Amino acid sequence: PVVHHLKDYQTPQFDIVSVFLEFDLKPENTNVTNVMQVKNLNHASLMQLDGEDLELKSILIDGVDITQKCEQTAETLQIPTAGLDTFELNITTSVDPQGNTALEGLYRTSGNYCTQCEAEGFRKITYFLDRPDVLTLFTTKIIADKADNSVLLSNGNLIESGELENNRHYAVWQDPFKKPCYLFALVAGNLECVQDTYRTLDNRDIDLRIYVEPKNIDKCDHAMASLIKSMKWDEERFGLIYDLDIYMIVAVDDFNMGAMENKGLNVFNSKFVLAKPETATDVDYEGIEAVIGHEYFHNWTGNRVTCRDWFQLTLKEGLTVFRDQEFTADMLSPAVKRIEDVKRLRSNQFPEDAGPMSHPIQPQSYIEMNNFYTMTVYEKGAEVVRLYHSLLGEDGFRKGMDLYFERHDGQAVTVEDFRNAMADANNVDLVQMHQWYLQSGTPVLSVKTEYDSVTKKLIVNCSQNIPKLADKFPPLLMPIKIALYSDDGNILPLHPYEGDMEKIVVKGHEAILKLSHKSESFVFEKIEVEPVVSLLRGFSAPVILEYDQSNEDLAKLVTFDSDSFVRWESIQTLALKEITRNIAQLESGQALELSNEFTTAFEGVLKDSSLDNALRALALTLPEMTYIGEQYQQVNVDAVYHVHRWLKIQLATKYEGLFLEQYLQLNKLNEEYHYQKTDIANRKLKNVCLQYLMLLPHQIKLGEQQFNHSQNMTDVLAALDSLSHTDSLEREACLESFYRKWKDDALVLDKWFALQAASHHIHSLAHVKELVKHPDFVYTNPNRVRSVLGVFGRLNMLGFHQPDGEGYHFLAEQIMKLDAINPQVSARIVAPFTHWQHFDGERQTLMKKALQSILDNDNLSKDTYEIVSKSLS
Ligand code: HT7
Ligand code: ZN
Repeated sequence: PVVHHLKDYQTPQFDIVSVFLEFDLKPENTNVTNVMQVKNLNHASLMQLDGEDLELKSILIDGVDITQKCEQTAETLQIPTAGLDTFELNITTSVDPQGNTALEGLYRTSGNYCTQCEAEGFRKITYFLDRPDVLTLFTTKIIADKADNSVLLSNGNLIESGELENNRHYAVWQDPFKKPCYLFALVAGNLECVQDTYRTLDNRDIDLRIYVEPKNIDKCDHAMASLIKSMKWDEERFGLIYDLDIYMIVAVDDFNMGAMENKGLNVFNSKFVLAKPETATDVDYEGIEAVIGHEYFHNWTGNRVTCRDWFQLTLKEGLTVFRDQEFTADMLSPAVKRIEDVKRLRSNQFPEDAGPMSHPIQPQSYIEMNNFYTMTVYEKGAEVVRLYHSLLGEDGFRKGMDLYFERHDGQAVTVEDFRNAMADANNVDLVQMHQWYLQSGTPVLSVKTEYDSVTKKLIVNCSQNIPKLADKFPPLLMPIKIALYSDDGNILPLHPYEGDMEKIVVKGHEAILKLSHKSESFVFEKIEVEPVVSLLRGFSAPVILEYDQSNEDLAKLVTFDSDSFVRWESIQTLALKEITRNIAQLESGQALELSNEFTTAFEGVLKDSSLDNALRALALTLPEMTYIGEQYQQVNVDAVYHVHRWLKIQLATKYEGLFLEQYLQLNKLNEEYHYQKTDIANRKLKNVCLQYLMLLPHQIKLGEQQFNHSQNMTDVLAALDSLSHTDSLEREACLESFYRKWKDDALVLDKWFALQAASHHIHSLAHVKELVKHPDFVYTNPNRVRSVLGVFGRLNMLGFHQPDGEGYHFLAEQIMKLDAINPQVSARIVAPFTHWQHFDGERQTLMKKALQSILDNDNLSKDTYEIVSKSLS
């Protein structure tokens, strides 16, 4: 397969000034007529267009048929253009939407037509310069049967519609903004919409519409409310106002990712639109708000200013994730949001960055671009944007954003352009920041503090390192937030040593240490007593922090740190120490034991009713097994699972009374479901208590009761989740009743599949094998596939890693089956295999064998090939 390199980038030879597309929609052969007004910028003699899986009908230049003079390969079309400076190119092709199970290009979902063009799907619709730096004015005419397609949508504004012969009709849409073809969209089908209006800051009324299948019309309120909140937030926080007169969202069931920000016509996975309390959990509600926000924010960061090439993906995605994180933080709780984001980063991005697929946020090469929509490009990319925010402050960051739009509106640009805007707007040099874009691997930040009780000085010695590179890397610029406390919890005033003033920025009682060398010291003066150090506050840089802090200091920070992240981190560190110490005990054949240091801190949080319940819930939740595994070069799966479970049971037993008291108190509270901060926090804490209690066999009834009596999906699912890990009659009865109730609601049924795929039940692998034979399991629906195969590989520690390799064998077979249907999804399901080096000896062999069996497949897609071959090399 062809490898694409950033270093090979060349500017386009042609400009497609405008395009008129006409779609004559038919399920198995849709004719696409594509009329482009082209400028030959460099007097090139050949124009090479991208195109895949297209049936070519004809090619005309300025009205003359030149079909015979053009050359066609599987992925290109070459057109002679010698002597032509501007010309009209008219290409007619035909595609098969019904047979398109890869869900890229034009395809059918639940009988409706829909498109997905990012990254390189437009070339599956028509021949084009399918690259993000070719910006074009689009006009789209859609013709279709009226009976099956009451709604005909595309980007921009509707400029014409009418009736045609044979019960067909048409609509013409025109987008006044130039855009790259990856932002093109078309939707047609029998859909209904909910409508609202948003009045912008500059007093224009925007028509807001959410299109769904008629049966889902009662599940759109939260999505609409989220859209309105997003529009308002972007005006207030960034001064960014919506630009078209209409904003449409369409929810579809078959979708490869979460959603797509096509100009004026977002297409969404229905999972991120549809919600009502009986069917959606708090996590679903939060996901909808975040994804609606994310796609809306792309209108400026992605659409108005787009990427020059796909190596710049983090320019739009890292920045837009940062923006959606800030939005959610403002809508709910900044502290909770930050902790949840750090958890996600550590559990998913850190492992990616430690494995064979590790890449910088700006990858330097790819085989299949779809494989680079990764946690690294998105989430680590957002952390890098956050670094600018921390270094420049809110005002400085806003100045940088304003300059970025002033300079680049309507352009396709690079990550350097973003950095230059940030630097120039603030008159600072940020060149060193570029290293974050080039460097893969999670940096390790080692800190040692020395207090001198005579001079009253505290020296903070910092050094940075990327283990796999030893010393061979240019240092990164890292803002390290710090505060100092007295023993009894008073925050101390900070006086940096005069020679360090440039690199220590003090704001109130917090300082930012600007680490820019491999090793550097920062000195604070006039510290009267040895302080308790609160370090890396707010997780101010995406690093692994090595700081040997005593258990006493950690316990103090748990009780008094004003930074919620450090407070949470401190109890997590205590828990992690507890778990790793006991894993060592288990491995050396010694008895496991619970330490007072940890339980005292744990009990403190459990009893501390002054603390926000959502933060309590987070603090009482043990580190995830994947994160525990990350602490080891080679992880002993069985020991991690065993000790993790053992610790939970110990805590449940020791604090049964407290858990029950807290549970019963919270269970009385929220009768009616509201998606609001305190209610969410209460449900969260209540269900954490339930999780512990359900580890005690005599409390299983409590879960059954909650399952049977709750009216909202958050509580029903929490109960069923805990039940699913038990070996009980209650488990079977509740799973059965849930299925009967929800078998016709695809999104709810996905939850039923996912719970069983993640279950720690002793026969879970056998259950999962049954699940793929279930009549409701379909390989063509990505959500269903992810619910079973994705969840199994990622979360079912015991089943997937079964010592005889049967879990690996099963998943490898499933991947090969799926690859022929939907390569994009199949390539993602492979991910858990790629970490094979991280497991013990025999498992490594078995995982590699499974990977090899996939690679031996003759017809493997380039998507799956890239991941499998890179992880074996
Ligand atoms: N910009 C989008 C990325 C994307 C995508 C979305 C749906 C289906 C396939 C896709 N490939 C790439 C989503 C986003 O980040 O907003
Ligand atoms: Zn995005």
